[in-house]
Amino acid sequence: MKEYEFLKIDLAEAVCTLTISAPKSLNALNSNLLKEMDDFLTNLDPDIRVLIITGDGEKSFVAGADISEMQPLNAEEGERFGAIGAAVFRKIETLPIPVIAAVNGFALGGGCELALACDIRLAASNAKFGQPEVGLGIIPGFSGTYRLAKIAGMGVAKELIFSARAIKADEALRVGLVNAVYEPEDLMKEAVRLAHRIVKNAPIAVRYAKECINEEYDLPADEAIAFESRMFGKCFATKDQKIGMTAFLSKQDAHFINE
Ligand code: CO8
Repeated sequence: MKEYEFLKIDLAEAVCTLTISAPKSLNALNSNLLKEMDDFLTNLDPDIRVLIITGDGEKSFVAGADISEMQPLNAEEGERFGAIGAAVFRKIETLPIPVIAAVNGFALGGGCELALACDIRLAASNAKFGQPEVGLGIIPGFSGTYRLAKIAGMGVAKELIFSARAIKADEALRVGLVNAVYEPEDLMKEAVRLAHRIVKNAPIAVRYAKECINEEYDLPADEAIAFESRMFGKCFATKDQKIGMTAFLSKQDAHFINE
């Protein structure tokens, strides 16, 4: 497995944990760290069936983009920095496998945006979410204005972004920003447990389901429904469809082969 300066990677039983590690800045995202993430995602090991993203240490998932790196930027450089992070996060969102954010502390600014780009968010009870950018004279730049509104609704997104107010895990759960909240010591165990539940299922079907949910969201109803029908049909061209249904009919466990 490739070594990175800011990423720790652990792969076990098809579940990969990617730990973001920049301890001096509470795992803030600098451009080298984003380059490493891009490299990791671009060359994703095909054995990985679920990716879990978390932050190093007990205090922070990701405390945002690196403010010391952004402070001197001009408009053109700011746009470029924003676009780099946005492209990495879009890669996460469209990865052909599910991605779980295990949010173990501060998820602020770019950290909240990173969690929003993941498919599922699980949080530790000490997690804190927020978009503090307007307090720094900027706006969310890694697609937070888009995804926060999509996931938690426009009213919540506008309140949190305009006020720069950070919310605790219980409020994040209430507004639909996270799927579940666990005690900090249970978070990774629960993330891995969920990952294994996903891994048990037919990989191509899981991939198609993610593609459907992503693609259909922005489509008019008739196009969305037609898209799902096409993808549903494609499932019947896989060996795993026969394996899954034959196993059910013979009252046995299915052993999928990813074909
Ligand atoms: N960038 C750089 N350094 C950081 C960051 C950050 N985002 N967050 C924390 N650090 C550093 C601190 O400066 C400090 O360094 P040092 O020890 O050298 O003084 C160290 O991490 C520890 O932090 P604190 O001492 O502040 O720890 P506290 O427990 O007191 O506070 C907080 C923790 C509340 C998380 C606090 O550090 C904080 O408010 N951090 C900034 C959070 C923030 O505003 N994040 C949003 C940044 S903007 C953003 O993400 C925009 C994304 C889109 C970018 C588009 C590009 C153009």
